[in-house]
Amino acid sequence: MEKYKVLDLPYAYDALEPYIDKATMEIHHDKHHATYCTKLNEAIDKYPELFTQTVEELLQNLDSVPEDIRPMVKNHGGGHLHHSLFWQMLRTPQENNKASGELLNKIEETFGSWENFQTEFNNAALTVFGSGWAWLVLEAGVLKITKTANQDSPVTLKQTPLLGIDVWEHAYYLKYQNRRPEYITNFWPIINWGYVSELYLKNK
Ligand code: MN3
Repeated sequence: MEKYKVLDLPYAYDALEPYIDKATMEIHHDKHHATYCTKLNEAIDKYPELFTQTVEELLQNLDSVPEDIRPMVKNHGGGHLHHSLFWQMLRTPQENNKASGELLNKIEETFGSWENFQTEFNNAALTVFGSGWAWLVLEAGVLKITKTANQDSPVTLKQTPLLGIDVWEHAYYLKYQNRRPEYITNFWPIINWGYVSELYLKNK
């Protein structure tokens, strides 16, 4: 049975500098993400037939996961999926970084303007209490900005994550300490809108 695994970053550890520093990326990817994946595999080792499912499938049908490993799958499966997506949602900094084409139209139509979208997304990220994520998701064809606590997954709520920002302190504390607002502002130049757009077009 093929176990779940952490893929290498699609860029160098320092590719997101100066907005996300190399040391944070090393610890975040090699330690935090790796631990989620290891613990997910340890849980699934008890029911190896579940390795035939993708981590999305496990989280979509959390109720059918055996009860004794359900919290592990929720937390570590969520952690593994969210980080696997997160690395791809980022890229080297770009000036005037913004969605384009069909996704931009949909964002403007849904949120009134690009600026309103940014404000709403920033507010969601700022107001996650404690550890969690803010998301742009697609739910039944509708774009929504949401938040989840810990590693609870939009996927469990039948939503498709298009963009997520990790606001666990491990994502920013080395560089920003308690300055979450600054981390959120500095997230915008490093969003990989090409990837987000691909997710949108595939799932709309
Ligand atoms: Mn994280």
